[in-house]
Amino acid sequence: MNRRDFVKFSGLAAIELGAARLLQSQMQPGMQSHAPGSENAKADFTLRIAPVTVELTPTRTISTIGYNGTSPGPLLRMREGKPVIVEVINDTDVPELVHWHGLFIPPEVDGVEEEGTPLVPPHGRIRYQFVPQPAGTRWYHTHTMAGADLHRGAYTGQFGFLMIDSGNDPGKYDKEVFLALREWEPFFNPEEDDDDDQSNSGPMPERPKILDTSPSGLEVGYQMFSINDKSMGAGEPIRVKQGDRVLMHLLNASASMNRRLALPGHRFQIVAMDGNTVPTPQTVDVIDMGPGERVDAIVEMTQPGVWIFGTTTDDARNAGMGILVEYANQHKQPQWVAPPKSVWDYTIFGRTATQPAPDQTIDMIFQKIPSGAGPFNSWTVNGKEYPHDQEFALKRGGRYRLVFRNRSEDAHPLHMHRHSFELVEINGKATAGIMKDTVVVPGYGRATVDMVADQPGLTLFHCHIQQHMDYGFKALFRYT
Ligand SMILES: [Cu+2]
Repeated sequence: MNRRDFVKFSGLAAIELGAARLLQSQMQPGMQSHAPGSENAKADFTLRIAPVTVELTPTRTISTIGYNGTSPGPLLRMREGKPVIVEVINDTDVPELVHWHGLFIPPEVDGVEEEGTPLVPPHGRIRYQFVPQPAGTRWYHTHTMAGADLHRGAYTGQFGFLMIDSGNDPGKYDKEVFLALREWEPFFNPEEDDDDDQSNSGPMPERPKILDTSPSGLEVGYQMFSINDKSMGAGEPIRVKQGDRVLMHLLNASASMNRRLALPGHRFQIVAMDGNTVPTPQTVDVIDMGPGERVDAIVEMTQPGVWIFGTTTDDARNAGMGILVEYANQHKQPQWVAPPKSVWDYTIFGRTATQPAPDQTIDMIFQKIPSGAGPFNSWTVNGKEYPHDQEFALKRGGRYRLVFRNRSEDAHPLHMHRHSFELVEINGKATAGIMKDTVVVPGYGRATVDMVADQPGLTLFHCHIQQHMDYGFKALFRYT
């Protein structure tokens, strides 16, 4: 039975077939084996995909699709290495997928159609069984295509934090908060949204001599903004005391927007990026995050007052993308002060070292095909929109150097599934020891990463901006 036949079924038949199919797929080589009858075992987690309302402010409630009646969905906490069963129930009329972003798990449960994960049928259910790893700040979200439908895929509220605990948490903080950046109520926008302080002022090693000036397609704009499920001021503040060390787990859960964050009067000690401890935890004034990226930062609370933590883009912050940080016994007006101009530079969090020579270097060139009057631009990887033939082949155990050449003016958050990679170089600056699963390559910039091919099976690579991914900006790596 192929997948198309499979999704035709609904209701009970699909429930049983879904379980049977997953069980069968779990028996493939390289997969965790399961005791017979595990499809009847009690699930450790249940996610119900269904319409939800989100009260962003007392006067603005929006409708979307979420998990377990909320958006963001529940914080899931898993123990590294301890197998889990997640039951996913789809109470919508369209097939869905739940992707576990940043986990080293087989393609059959990664939540990606291109890799062969079974869809959760409309009004059906499926069990995902996997061994959570590696430890760190991960997240889960839908991985369906949206195309020109701004009510599907990452434009919905289907996302949440997933923490994988190793048991080695040093715990040198007084308070832990989970903050996800979000826009809501998307619309087609003829103009590029202003993320002004993200514009590329650095070197542009990939800028072509002659630029294509044909008219571009539409962008996505948003009407409402929040951190988690509340616009700024509508939810509880982060309540702190002088001297507290607050661990912020930050996630950019946007469908399309790169963001810069600041907290006036305070600095961020960056301890992890994409959930992985950084070699050199530097302290910085601002944090840049593309869609899909996570940052763990410690903030020392040394400036009593009431402050705004939020995006430095004034329009988006004033429309809700912020949260108040309120010291005990302080009742001032919340303060915002624009941070000093600074450059977000991944490489300062690394160490000085050179990586071993790769077995193979794979060049990846990204270009935009302006769509003119069409809805969205198209995107190519090495001159072709997805799908490619057999270009991206890996041998198990091989060490690969991927050179991401961004020949467009947009900054792209590039995500590799089921693996992490080590940053080698950004726009000519070398670094080592920074492990990530998503890297933002600046406009006309270049990033080089090393990846060890140690997770056999189909592996999707794509830009984490939904409309870029949907219109060509992806590639499927295979193991040969
Ligand atoms: Cu992109």
